[in-house]
Amino acid sequence: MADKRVEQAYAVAKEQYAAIGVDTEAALKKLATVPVSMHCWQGDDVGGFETAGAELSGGGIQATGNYPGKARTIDELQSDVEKAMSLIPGKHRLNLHACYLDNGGTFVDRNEVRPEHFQRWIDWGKGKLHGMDFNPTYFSHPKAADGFTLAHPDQGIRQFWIDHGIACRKIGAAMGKAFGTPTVTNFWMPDGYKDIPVDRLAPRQRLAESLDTILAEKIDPKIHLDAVESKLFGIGAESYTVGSHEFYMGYAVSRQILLCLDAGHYHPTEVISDKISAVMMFVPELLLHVSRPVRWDSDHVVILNEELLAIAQELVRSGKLEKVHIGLDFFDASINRIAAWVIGMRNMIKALLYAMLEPTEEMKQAELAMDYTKRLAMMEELKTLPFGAVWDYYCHTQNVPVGMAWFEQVRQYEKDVLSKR
Ligand code: RNT
Ligand code: ZN
Repeated sequence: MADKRVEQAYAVAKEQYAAIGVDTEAALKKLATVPVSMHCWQGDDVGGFETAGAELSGGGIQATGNYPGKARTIDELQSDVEKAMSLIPGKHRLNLHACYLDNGGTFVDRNEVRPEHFQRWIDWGKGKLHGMDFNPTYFSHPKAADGFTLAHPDQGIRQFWIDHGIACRKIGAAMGKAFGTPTVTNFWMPDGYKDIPVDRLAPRQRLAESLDTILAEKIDPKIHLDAVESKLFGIGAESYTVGSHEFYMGYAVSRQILLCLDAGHYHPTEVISDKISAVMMFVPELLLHVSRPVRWDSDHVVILNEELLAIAQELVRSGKLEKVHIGLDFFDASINRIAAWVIGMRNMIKALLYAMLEPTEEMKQAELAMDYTKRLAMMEELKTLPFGAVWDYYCHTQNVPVGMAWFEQVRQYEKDVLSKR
């Protein structure tokens, strides 16, 4: 019965969109081909599995909250990811951090991580996932405790982290090879000063040099891509961040690698939706860390707000969807962690669908003709078209729960699994 209602509502919506020249069927077909990279670290508050009961520490990032049931082992995290993925329409990617390795119970330091430490993840993900993405972990480690890694003044510490970077690219390449889609390995380092530095240049020179050493080996872009992620500040690094936006913009452009735009890494009124087109002119591809900053880089769960829609609209309207790797980056430990994933992922996909359901060509024509009245009128009328009916139908055809039905499943899982942890 409920299915029938979803189908009937869709039939009406389809006609309404057709009347303004939008093909909903084509949009849904396209939407099903867009993978979103789901970040593993929402599942355990960025803890990882290096040591038993590992907690996130350092790096100036922070998960807050004490909601029960976080994943404590690889098995638990995999089971949670599977649960979340079963409630999200489409086939997606998983984004892992080096600290989520499988070391078989014996400590393996960061400079010694190898593809075999991720074989269990790869074997598990095959068939289930569209692919995997990867990140070296430059925090939560004694050698990162000074607040410096690749830009550390000590050559020995720098070398340790260079070795980590080199090792991680090999892991990324192994993942990309296994899945047949390129793994994006994203470099984010917390390096920076709490207080005003004297020398702002030297750390940046050291960071560029370290990165050049890490990236020296060419890897086939069909299996592996490199990205660098800038940041404005972090807790304990308020005055100066070595890898600022300008630094990485210049670095990515000059090395022709991917730039990662994290929605929380700019001044509060800056938005990444406006940066996408500018940056895409000069770098081959982009990585997004879709997040939600609330007053600061707070990494709240992504909601369907104006900026999320604007990001999706940029990707669709610019025709650059194929060149932009969409990843999520948030960690909320105050709510059910699986629900956090599902809400964020569903919202990202919803935003893409919303963007695909507009008569972009006609709007561009109005803009070119300087008919800004029509442009504004169309944008506003689009907002009340029956987008929700198309979204429900998409979930229905992708065999995932429609509406709040996913939530019932999360509650059940909480009762059966999470509450017993
Ligand atoms: C930190 C960056 C970075 C991390 C993850 C865990 O500010 O956003 O991307 O959130 O690598
Ligand atoms: Zn990020």
